[in-house]
Formats: sequence, structure tokens, C-alpha cells
Amino acid sequence: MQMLDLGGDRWTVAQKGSTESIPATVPGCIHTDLMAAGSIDDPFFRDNELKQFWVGETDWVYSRTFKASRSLLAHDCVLLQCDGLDTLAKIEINGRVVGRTDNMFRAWEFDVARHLTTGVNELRITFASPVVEGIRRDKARRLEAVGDDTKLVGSNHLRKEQCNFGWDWGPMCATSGIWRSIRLVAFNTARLGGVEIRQRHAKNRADLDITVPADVVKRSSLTAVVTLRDGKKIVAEEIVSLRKGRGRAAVTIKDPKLWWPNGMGAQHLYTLDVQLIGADGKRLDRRQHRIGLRTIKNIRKNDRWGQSFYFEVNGQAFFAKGGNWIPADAFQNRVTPERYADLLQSCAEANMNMLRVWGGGIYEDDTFYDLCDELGLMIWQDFMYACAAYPTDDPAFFENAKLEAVENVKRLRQHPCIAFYCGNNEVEMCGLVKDDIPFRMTWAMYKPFFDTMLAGVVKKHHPGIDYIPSSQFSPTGDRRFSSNPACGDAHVWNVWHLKEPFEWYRTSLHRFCSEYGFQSFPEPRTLETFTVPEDRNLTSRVMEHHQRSGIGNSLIAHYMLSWFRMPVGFENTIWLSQIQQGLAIKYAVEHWRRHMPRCMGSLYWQINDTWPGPTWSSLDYFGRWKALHYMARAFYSPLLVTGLEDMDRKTVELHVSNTTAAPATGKVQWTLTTAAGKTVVDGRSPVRAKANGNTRVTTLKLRDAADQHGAGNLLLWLELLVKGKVVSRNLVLLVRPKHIELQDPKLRATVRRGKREGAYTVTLSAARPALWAWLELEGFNARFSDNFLSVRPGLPITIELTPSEETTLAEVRKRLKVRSIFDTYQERTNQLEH
Ligand code: BMA
Repeated sequence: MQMLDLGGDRWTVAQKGSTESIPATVPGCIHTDLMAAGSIDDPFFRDNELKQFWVGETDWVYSRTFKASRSLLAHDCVLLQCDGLDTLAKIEINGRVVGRTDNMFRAWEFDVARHLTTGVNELRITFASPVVEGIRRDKARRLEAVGDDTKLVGSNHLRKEQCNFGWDWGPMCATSGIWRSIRLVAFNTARLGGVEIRQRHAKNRADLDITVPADVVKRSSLTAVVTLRDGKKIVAEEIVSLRKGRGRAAVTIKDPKLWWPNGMGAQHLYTLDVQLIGADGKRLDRRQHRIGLRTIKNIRKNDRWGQSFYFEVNGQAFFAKGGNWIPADAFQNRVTPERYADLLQSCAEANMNMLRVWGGGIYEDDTFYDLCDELGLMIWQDFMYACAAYPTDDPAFFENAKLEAVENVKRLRQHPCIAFYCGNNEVEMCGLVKDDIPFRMTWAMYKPFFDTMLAGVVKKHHPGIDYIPSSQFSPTGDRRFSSNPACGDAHVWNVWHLKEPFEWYRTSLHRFCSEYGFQSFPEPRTLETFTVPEDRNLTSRVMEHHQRSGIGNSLIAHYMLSWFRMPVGFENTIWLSQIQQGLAIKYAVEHWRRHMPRCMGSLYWQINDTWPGPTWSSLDYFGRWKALHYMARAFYSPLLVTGLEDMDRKTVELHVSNTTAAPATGKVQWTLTTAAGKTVVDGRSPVRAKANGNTRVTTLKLRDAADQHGAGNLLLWLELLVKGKVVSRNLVLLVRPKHIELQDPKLRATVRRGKREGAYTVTLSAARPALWAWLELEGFNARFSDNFLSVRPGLPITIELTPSEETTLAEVRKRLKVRSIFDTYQERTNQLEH
């Protein structure tokens, strides 16, 4: 087998019909090429997005030349393989059309031997404007999409990343280009097709049924050598002969090392090596797969609350802790393996075990799923349909979509991280399936596609993994009532979209919450990347331009009035918005964890960002942790102490939630202090926290203390100790934070060189309680082992700080800024200079 990579920087791109070209990079997209050539300004900066709409409205021609050697062309078969073309492409070699494509999510192969010549060849790919085509198709047949004010028209007519046309958290930059690898592959006789590995599990053994298909271009006797390795050790090796291009091997693994999600055990991976051997004993092709041995099921069975909705891995039920993943950049070619790794490691560090790859984005790159395999992040995989009606009754659209589904399922099924498939995002919930309203889908259009076709593809090509047609989804009763608290999965947007107070979450007893969320602003350092100093006001034109949700800023302000003292100035408002977001989501997760096993999952909206701006994310565009991400690590921790306050009765119920499979014995230590930090009363209660569930520890009656000191003058500090070690901390208030009579905490930070190379330790202490104290290393990217935490006088907290670039102790001391919520509302009078 011979391969010629056609990627790289030997490409040019020009507008169709123009001779003026600029250099281009493959994989890539037109926007990043134009940026690199200085032909457009960075669309993320200020409101430059408004100046680039012509890019999406233009047809673009990518071309390059390459040399094909005589030996390459001498093969039995020569293919042009395109792993991803975005989207409406015509492919020509030496001026002759070899194919046309219309689906960004499919990989394409063309037999090109007859078009190639020895020596120099020209490859040209013309991309028709997706925007012009989207509008044309929508004029011919109007199909509704939700949120038209944040999107360009027509994405639902095309098999292209839906949010590429804009979303309520991302820009409208309709891309074109060769977005994944492209190459020539030449082979003799035969090559391997998609190897399929099916697992069967029994006590102390796992059986693998391995199907080895081959694409045969010349009749010959073929064998395959199938080797299973555990590290370097060979566990099994089989030689199978292929008949009619197919061979099967059966492998038994005794005492298998199972693969577990993050927090439940190791992510053990075996390697399966498949070699295709020709009649002459020479190797024709080879593939390596990493396999994780595990079963994963979505359990829906009737129970006393209705019907369950939870996941079981290797027979063990678990609470899904995670969030929703969206494309990590509006220009996917900029998502390097390093960026994927950074974002996903952040998820694992925050105790997450499941991410939902949301249906308005892309089937992610292989690197993404490889990392999820390694980190134990289970993937709820949507098919790429979101918030719109689709022309599923058009046979061409249907067939195209079916091939897309088959291909992607075949690609993803190798990964142990794949836990679940889902047909679409919110198509049912948004009322887009209505028999009696024009421009929507009828159920007769919807069901054959989402209920039958996609379900069938999963069943055939990835048996053992479950599927639901839509998220949210109500599997019993009237499915139009899709936010059913008794069954299915739910998107609970009453807080935020419906403006309910945070306390509303405590009325939600949905079985699995696969979406709910709250917005915040990214930190000042991130805002600085797209603003100039005069933009740095929440309602400046540029700041409003980056807020894609029409209700975004007003809702942030609405809740702030309700919860916090009005912050002073831009920076304080930004940081406070993050604390507020964290608090909202903490409210929800703590509640649902207290209601295990009735509720068994929390995937908040959203993990990451496609560009810098205020959104629902917990990691900003640069992967910087917002307050929510730090708080997520705490509220997703395996053992969690929470307090459920009753602000009227002045009681606090203490609970310990345990998401591990083993019970835990320990004690809850609680201290009631005044806002100045003086202990009013304290105590401790032993607890045996049941496995995979919630345990109510005791109820504290604090009426007397509240009468004596005033509820706004009380803080309840909780600690859960197991084997003498604090495993969880929490803080409970009896009034909203705005009504706490805080005093200046006089925060102090002592910085020392850390034990780890390049790390520093910061010891934070306070003379008075400091609420949600946070550290910032000005001018640096830095990770903190903890942040946004409350500090009690006399109980200093030590944090590890790792700047991303090398620096000195003196520099860290100089640049470290420490603040708490008290600082956000201090008026600082301007000092006049004399
Ligand atoms: C959800 C998502 C997205 C959207 C988010 C915030 O329902 O599915 O479509 O970005 O709400 O509005």
C-alpha cells in the first residue's frame, strides 16, 4: 500500500472565476486561509464578523499540483480519499470531474487511476457557497429553524455543521474548505475494510467476535492475522482466512481487565492488531484498534416514580456527571490535539464521567474520542440535527443522511467511550414536529427518519448501545410533552429561559437532566482578546455583539439583582457573573444528587466555547476555567456534603451524597459563625453514606441563632471527613448573599515555590470570612488547584498555582491578585494625584 498525503501548504485558493489566488492550508477552511493572507480581519475581534459575510456567500476554488510516480500508478487501485469536504464540492483532476459531494460529515473516496498521469497532476476542488444554496433551498421549500435571529437561513437544508451558520453562543461564519485530511491511496489485490469487534461478557471472561472485511480488487487467497495485546503481552493471536472478502475471528479473554468511566476504576485499553496478508505471504494492509472491555446500557424500567432513565456500566448503575460539548472553535481546523487534550483533561479533573456531543455541531475528530477513551469520559453522541425542521421526506436527503449515520457509527463504535446515541437536539421539544402547521415536519416525515432509520443504523452497526430519537425525550405517554418528570431525559430551562429563581431547580425531579444552564462572562483576559479598552463596558456595541443570546445580558443582570449586591465596575461584574453562574448550577446539581436514584444524571449546558464571549460555558474559548468549572469539581466530587436550607424556618438539612459504588463512613463537621467569623455553635454527626445514593444526616435548627444574631449575619460551614481527611466542603447561607453583612476579610496570600517544577503554593488566609475568594495571576494563564472558595478566619487554605509560562517567584508575588465577593461591591474613590 502506498500513500501520498495531499495535505499541507502547497494549496492555493481563489474566488471562482478569479485568477487572483492566495496560499491555502489543508486541512483548513476559507476563513483561516483569508486571515493568514491578510485578506480578512479576525472575525472574532470586535465586530469584524459583520465584515465577512461575503466569504460564506462566495464560491471558492482550492487547487494544488502534485507528482504521481510511476510506481504509485502501477497499483491495482488508486483512490482519492477525502476525510472531510465542507460542503458542496466538485472535485476535478486534470480538468476532469471525478466526483461531487454534499455532506461535510461523510468521508469520500473516488477511484481516480484513469484520471492520473505520471508526473505532475492538478487537483481542484470547487466549493459552492453554502449560504447561497441554503437560501435557494429554503425559498423553494421553507423549513423552520429555531433562533433565526442568531443564524443565517438554510443550514437545515444542508448536511453541514449547523452552528456554523450561527447560534445563540457563536458567530455566523459559514465556512468552506477541505476540513479533514486528503490523500491518494494505492494498493494491490485488497485492503482492509472497517473491522468490527463485538463483545460478549460473562463472569470472568469476555468474548470478542471480530469481523475482518476486505475490499478485494483482484481475486486472491487472503488471510488475516488478528493479534490482541495487553500492553506488550500477546493475549491471543488468530490467523483467519477470508472468504468472499470476509473473515471472522473469535477471541476469549479470561479475567478481562474492564474499562471504567472516570472515577469508577481504570480505563484499561487492549490493542487489537489486524494484518491483511496476501497469497505471497506479504502484508497488504494493517489496522490497529484500541479496545475497552465494557458493557453500557441505558436502563429504562418502570419504578415507583414512573420510568427510570439511567446508565449502567459493567452492570453497575452510575450517576452521570458532566456537560454538553459543542465544537471547540468556529474554525474546526484550529482545534489541535493539544487543545482537545486540555479541554477534556479539564473535564476529567472536574470529576466528570459523561459528555454529550450536541447535535448542532460535528461528529468530533478521532483524537477527541481517543482522549475520551483514555480519560474515562463517556460520550452521549447526538446525530447532527438541532433545533430545526429537516427535509427528511426528500429521498436524496434521507439517503445521504443514512450513509452519514452508517459511516460515523462505524467510525465511533471502536471507542469504549461511546455510551449512547440520540437522533437530534430538541427537534421534538421545539415544536418542530407538528402535523397542522406549515414549514414544520409532520410526524409522518419525522418518524421514519428519527424513530426508524437512525435507530436501525445503531442497532445494526453498534449493537449493545442504546438510542433515543431526540433530546429531550419522553418515552412514554404523549411525546410532545417532552419535559416529562416521570420518565426520559429532560432539558430544564425554567431557570434562565423562563426566568424562574434558582430555587426552582429544587422542584425539578426529572429523571435525567441532559441540559440546563446559566450564562456568564469569560474572564477579563479573554475579553481583552476581542475588545479595545473603550469597548470594556457590558452594553458597549462590541460587548453586545458578542452576546448572541438576545436575553443574555438582561438575564444576567436580572438574577444579579436578586442574588448579589450590585458590583462596581466592569471587571467586578464580569467575575461576579461567573460566581453567579456557578451558584446556579450548584443549586441544581446538589439537589439532583440529593434525589438519587430518582434523578441519575446531570449534563449542564455547556462545557466549552466556539469563540470568546458571554455564554453558558464553564471553560472559555481558551480553555480557561470559569468559576463554574472549579465549582463543578466540588459539586461533582464522589462524596459531597450539602446543606438544604429553609430560609423561612431557619433550618438546614445536612446530606451526604455518594456517587461511588461503596458506602463511606465518616463525619460531618459543621460550624455556625457570624459574618465576622465568630463561632456561634458547632457540632459533628457521624454518617454512613450509602453507596450510589444520598444520606440525610441531620437537621440543624438555627432559629434561635438567627433571632439572636440575624439570619444575614450567619454562615454555616460544612466539612465531610472520611478517615480524618476533609473530602468535601460547603457553605450554606440563610439569606441571599446580597443580604449577608460581610466585612472586609483582609485576605492575605503567601506565595512559596511549590514542590513540583514550575508550580507555586499560595496560602490564603482571612481575618474575616471571605466568600468565593479567587486568585488571578495577572497577565498569565494559570491553573489553580482550587479557586472561588470561601475562607474562614484561622483556617488558611493552601492552593497550588501553575502558571502556563515560566516565571519567577518575585513575579508571581507581584502579579497575584486575591479578591472575594466583598471586593466586588466596594466603591474605590479615585485618588487625585498631586
Ligand atoms: C439549548 C441548546 C442550544 C442552545 C441552548 C441555550 O436548548 O440545545 O440550542 O444554545 O439551549 O439557549
